[in-house]
Amino acid sequence: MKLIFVTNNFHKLEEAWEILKDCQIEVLSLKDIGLEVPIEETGDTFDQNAMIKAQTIYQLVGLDCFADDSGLEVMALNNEPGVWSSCYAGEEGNSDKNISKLLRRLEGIENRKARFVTVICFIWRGNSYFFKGEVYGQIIRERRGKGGFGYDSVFVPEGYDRTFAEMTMEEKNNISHRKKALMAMRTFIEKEIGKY
Ligand code: ITT
Repeated sequence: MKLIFVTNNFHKLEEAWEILKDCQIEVLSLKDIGLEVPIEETGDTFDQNAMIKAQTIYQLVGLDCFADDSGLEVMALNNEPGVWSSCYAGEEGNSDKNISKLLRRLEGIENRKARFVTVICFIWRGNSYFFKGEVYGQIIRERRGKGGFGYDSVFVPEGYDRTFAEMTMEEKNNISHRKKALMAMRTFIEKEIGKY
């Protein structure tokens, strides 16, 4: 089964390729189908934004596809940056500035609990299905590690002492929010769609 992953974030694609490498789902990128379009994320929930991204491409090409909207929720900051994770410091996709702002906002705050969330909207034959994944952890005080992307260098998952950025992609993929959401989609496809 071929599915287009509607994302302009190459890190997300790499993670999905690794997580879904041993199953019947072949993940294609927008580049693979010759379509690279910026999509405005105008929703204010992960579900809405995931749906906007997936539906935009489904309406353009009519092919089965999925999109992932994700972000970091920090409890002491009322779940900020949340759906605004990518542009928290004002500039879309500038992770360094986003992390600096996050660490500034958390200065002097003892409660560092946070979670990463991924919501996937999967469109199959015109119908939308949603899958969610979460991973809980702590925001540390200084960046550590060079791997991953986004906020990985300041996030230590529960039960570990290394940040996501200090782990290999395989280690992060074993426990990540994205892995949980992708596996829920995979299970759904194998159970409900595999028979078609
Ligand atoms: P697409 O919309 O094109 O998929 P994007 O990077 O804009 O790519 P989102 O709108 O879902 O994706 O924004 C998610 C932001 O949340 C992302 O830019 C990171 O800053 C952060 N984020 C999401 N997943 C993450 C992860 O696994 N590790 C670290 N940061 C993550």
